[in-house]
Amino acid sequence: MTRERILREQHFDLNFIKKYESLMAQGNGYLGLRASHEEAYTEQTRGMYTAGIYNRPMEGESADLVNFPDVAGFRIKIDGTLFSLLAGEVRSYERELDLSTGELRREILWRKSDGAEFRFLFRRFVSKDDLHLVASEVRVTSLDREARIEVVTGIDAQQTNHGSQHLIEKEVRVLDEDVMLGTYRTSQSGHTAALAATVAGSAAGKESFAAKNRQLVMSVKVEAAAGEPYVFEKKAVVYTSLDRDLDGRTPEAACLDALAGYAGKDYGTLLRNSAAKWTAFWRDKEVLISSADPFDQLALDFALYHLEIMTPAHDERFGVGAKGLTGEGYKGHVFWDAEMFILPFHLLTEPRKARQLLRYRYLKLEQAQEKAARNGYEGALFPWESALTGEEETPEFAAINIRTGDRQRISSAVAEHHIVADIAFATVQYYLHTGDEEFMKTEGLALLMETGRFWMSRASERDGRLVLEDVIGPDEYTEHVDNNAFTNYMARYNVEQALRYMEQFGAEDEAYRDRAEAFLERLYLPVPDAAGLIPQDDTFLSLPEIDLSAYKENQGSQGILLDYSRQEVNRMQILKQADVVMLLYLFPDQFPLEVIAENLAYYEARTIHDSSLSKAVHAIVAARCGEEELAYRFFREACLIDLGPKPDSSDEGIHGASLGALWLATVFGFANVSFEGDCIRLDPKLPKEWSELTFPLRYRGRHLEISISRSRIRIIRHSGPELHVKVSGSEAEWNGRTEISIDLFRKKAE
Ligand code: IFM
Repeated sequence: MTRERILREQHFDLNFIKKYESLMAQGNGYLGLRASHEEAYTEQTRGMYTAGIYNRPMEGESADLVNFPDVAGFRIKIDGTLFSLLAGEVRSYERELDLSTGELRREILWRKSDGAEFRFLFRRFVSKDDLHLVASEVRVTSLDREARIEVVTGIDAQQTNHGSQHLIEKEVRVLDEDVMLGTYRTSQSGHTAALAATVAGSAAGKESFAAKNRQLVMSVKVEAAAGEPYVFEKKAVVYTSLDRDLDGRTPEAACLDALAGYAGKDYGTLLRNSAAKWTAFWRDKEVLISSADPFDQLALDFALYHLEIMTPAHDERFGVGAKGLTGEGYKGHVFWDAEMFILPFHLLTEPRKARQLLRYRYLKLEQAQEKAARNGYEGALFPWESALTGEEETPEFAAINIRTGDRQRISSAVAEHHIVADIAFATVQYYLHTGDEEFMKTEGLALLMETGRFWMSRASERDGRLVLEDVIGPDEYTEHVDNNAFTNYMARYNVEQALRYMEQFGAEDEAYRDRAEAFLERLYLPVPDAAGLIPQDDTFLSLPEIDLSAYKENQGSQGILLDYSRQEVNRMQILKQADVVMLLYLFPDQFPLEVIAENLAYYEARTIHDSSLSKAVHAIVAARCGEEELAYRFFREACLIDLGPKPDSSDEGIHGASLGALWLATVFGFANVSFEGDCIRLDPKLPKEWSELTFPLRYRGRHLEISISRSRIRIIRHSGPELHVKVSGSEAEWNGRTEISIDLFRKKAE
């Protein structure tokens, strides 16, 4: 029997409407559809996006992930009265996103102002079987009398990105009194988007079509008998000129072919095909937690669901945006979130997808080289925010100060350079976990060498050492600092690994090698001081401190910036997010455990966690330090970033990196897995609330399933060769078996 994986919304509440639109969004990596209600509410932000389709609203502005015409809206009138939850009486309401099948369902019992009662059942899904398909079903039952039901739906191109209209309407047509077809072109990037839809009802009704004000709609009117459900089914498809499965057709022709192919297939059949793909996903990737609080399991299910729908696994030209395809936050741009927080889940569950995400960067290497050259550097300087073209997409300015009228410049594009080394780090991890030589000796090595070249040109001389001046580390509350520890260690790793793989794959470049060796020898690395503290940068530890407790209580809100200017924050010991702690997470073997614990305590006390990338990373490091209680608290707080009670936490989309980090915290924190060549090490630190944790891992051709309880670790090797297993320091032998069980008290394999 399959386990229930359901995210529920029990009440209709306008205050939460945007949040749930994001949380309950559906998708398949090709397109993402926000969970807007079928009927209109001004507080909603309807949204449908396809990976890779961006457009600049104006010359010099950064590209927006284009909000597509809406196909999910239905206007329903009953005896001339518009159905809305703001009118009449809502007798019952429940909405659920079934994470097992990807279906969104909403059931409502509604009393019209004249006392007549109606039951509504809305269902829809974005197919995982056919990436282009969105299917919906609306079921209306008049419970106590005859009623005239009118349903209007179609393709609504009135959507904008916060007011910016990116799509030029090229053509709208109704074909064979059945198919609505709209063709649009993005105004600057020149992509074509075609959408087609058909609507069928369970009973014959009066149908008509209309096209006006960028809306192409069909209206169906039926006379409904009491107690009899009337069902309207809609199939909508989307193709764009970027699609690789056009097979020489125009996007319009591909839409029509797709709809023709669905003739005779009803909502249920199409849903079953899609749900079967979800079943395979959960079978291969599920993480099972036996926790005192079932919320932990829901949070992990939610994270995995979104990690899946945010990833454009069909096409390596597209990356994963910080909000996936669930909203317009950060304009759909790709950050280091992709390599450092999201990629590891794919790497250890379906490595092909990790390779695709790296290919996204590789395909944009030339633009990164151009950015480096423009800024006076060598090698590749990847953009802090990236979209389709690989150009720098970070907006120049952040919000305006409404008192002074000043616009706050965003410095990330000019100084948050650690992204270069983050991409290199992910490249090496990919190779270490897969042994994919074909990738590494070509694209991987090019990435490593060009990113390494950047660091060598980025360093400057000071007192006989090489230093990295004027950078922003992961912590964006300390801008323009010298020798950010995270950046320096990552830069060193980058150059070291470039050299290592040049040697391994026989890439001869003597000049590069000599320069790299000198760089590694002379680069300054901040080391723990007498108190064991690794200085976050050259000045951080000497800056003044303030009491942060009020801001920490309201973390995520960036409330500190209401009381202090950015420049003031910059000159105090205040962190937005994990910085040295991120370094400790990535390089646990480079520092003694006491140093890690000391730095975790010091920096956490000064971290507001205003970034969603912070909490789960703290959970990992705390767990490894044996502070399970603290780790669990961080983990839970990270779960609440999207799933917590704040009504507007996720209005502009889910927090992709934080969701990836929940998986990281589970596997690299609580299970405390690490790898060393052909050896897997486990030193579990389960929180006391968890009695068991089970998850799959792919590692160098092996498919493993790992179960950890308080007393025992069991590893099943579903496929692939044996590997060494070390549990809390002691080795366990497979002796030809496909399963081993280790007693955690006796530290002995059985
Ligand atoms: O990449 C992050 C950054 O670290 C903090 N601000 C938000 C970005 C996107 O999630």
